[in-house]
Amino acid sequence: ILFFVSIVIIILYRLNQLNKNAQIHPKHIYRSNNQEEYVDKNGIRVVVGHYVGNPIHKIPNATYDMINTNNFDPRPGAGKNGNPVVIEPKDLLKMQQYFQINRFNLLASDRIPLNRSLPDFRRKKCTTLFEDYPSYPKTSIIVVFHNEAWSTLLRTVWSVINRSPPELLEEIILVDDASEREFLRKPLEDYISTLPVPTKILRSKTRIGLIKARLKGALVAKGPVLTFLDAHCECTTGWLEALLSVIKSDRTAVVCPVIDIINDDSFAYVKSFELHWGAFNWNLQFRWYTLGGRELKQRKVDATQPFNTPTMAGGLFAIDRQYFFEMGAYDDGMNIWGGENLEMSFRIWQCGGKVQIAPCSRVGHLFRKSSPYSFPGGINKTLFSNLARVALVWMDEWAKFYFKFNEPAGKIKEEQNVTSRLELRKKHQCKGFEWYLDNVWPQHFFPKDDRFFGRIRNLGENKCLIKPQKKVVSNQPMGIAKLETCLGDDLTLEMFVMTPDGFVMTDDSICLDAPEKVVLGPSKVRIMACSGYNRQKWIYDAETQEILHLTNRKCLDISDSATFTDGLVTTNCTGRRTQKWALERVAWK
Ligand code: LR7
Ligand code: MN
Repeated sequence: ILFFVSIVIIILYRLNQLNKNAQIHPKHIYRSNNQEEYVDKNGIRVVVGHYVGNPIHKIPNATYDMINTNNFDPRPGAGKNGNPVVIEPKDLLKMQQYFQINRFNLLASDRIPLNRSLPDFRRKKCTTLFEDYPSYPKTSIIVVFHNEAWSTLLRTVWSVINRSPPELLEEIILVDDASEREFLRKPLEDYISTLPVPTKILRSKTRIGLIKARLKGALVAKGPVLTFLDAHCECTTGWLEALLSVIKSDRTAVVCPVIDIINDDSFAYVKSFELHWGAFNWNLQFRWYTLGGRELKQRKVDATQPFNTPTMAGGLFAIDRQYFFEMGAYDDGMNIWGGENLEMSFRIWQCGGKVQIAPCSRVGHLFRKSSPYSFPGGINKTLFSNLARVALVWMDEWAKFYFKFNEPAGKIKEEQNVTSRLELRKKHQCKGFEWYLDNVWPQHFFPKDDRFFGRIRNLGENKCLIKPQKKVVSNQPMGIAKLETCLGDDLTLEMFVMTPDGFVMTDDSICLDAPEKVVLGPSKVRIMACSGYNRQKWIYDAETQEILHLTNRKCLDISDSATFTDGLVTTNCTGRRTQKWALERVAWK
């Protein structure tokens, strides 16, 4: 009996082993049918399909040791020149366990040397522009972190040291926002005492969040310029000169680098799209959109010159130290994460400064699909409070618009004491949000008194134009223009703006779009990224109730042919009922 029992146990054990091997068989790498879904901190549904194995396979949690020990284990040449790191099949399970700790591929990061080389993606001209750099103001580098990994944090530090002119580095200040990891205590202190650039650590015993942590760093900084970085960045050649040169000639400029992408899975350094600037959507979420027309034109003249951006991403920028404090530093009523980037951008613009991107400066940032850390007080409460403060202080009537479409923020707005920030705004005689929209971001898609805002209803079918739901690039949903039963309750899905220029646009900078040229027969109408071109201009004739395309001179209509899959078309104006539209205004303030 014992013999048979042991045989059965051995067989079961072998089967289990086989199954385990199957789980991490290389064939399964990159298979993405077993996707993971979650809602990220911006409330967006994210689907990831990184290194998934057997569908029944569950990744064991990371162990206490994995989390608290420094597992930095560099392999010569790994990730060299920004190349992706390859993990052997035998390590895939471990890799997945480590992934959970910081929500990036920690195992890969830990194999890349701290001083890995990176490509130089700058234009040729950039390499000749900053020869007078010794005359630029020096800077303190401020990096705040909470439970950051050793390898990413110190690779950030080394990329600063190795790729900045030493004459321009005053010091590096690391601000530890109540990290719990053992290796970030004494071992980190010992390590930084050996660095060739004066480096110090400030510690916060309690979790204060990144905004207050940055303030803490700024208060002790000695350099005439403050340069902030996230704790998982890699600076490339020339990054600092290009930032400081702007501040040297204009102390009211807040300057950001072009932010490249460090892939969270492979740690490859990937060049990002340069023709983007930073703005935000109706929910006050930061977004990259296609550069505005004026800036595009300027870039055609000289693509190495800094260009204006409505907002900054938040983590990577340089600012004159005195100017930083003069202008109200940060709003210290904001907690943990979020909103401070819009707050600072609105404040700087409305109070006479400027926010710019210097294309000769490129810094990689490790983009994650979700946050690895806790939000004491709750993620929604934190984020909505921060954004409510932004709206209450800087957005005038548009604050009402924000609260109307973001009820949770509206519910906690009364709890916010923003008196001191409003005083600051008064003291600096800052301009209003309307000025900001008109002048800094004329391509915006917010409602305004000079334009229609509301529902676009087809009178033939009694249905409404809706925003497509599929997100294609940079979170901009796109697709064929379609009608849906008018909702009435969920406002955001069917709200459109029609600008005085004739753009029919909605949240996230997407526009009603049809071919510019006159063609025989109907043409497909889409909802696409706003481009500013004529193909996105329309005329509404209140008398005939037709929506006419500016250049192809046809009417917006419902397709009666199956080839257009129920989408809208432009077709010859005949006065038929499906070509009639009601623009139903909705109050927004
Ligand atoms: O409680 C905290 N305490 C901290 O010290 C929470 C975070 N942090 C640290 C954290 O360790 C990191 O170094 O703060 C830094 C930023 O936190 P991330 O990396 O989790 O933020 P993010 O990169 O997802 O978020 C972007 O938006 C934030 C809004 O508050 C900040 O402005 C971040 O700096 C910003 N990052 C960038 O702009 C990089 C480019 C991303 C884009 C687009
Ligand atoms: Mn970050």
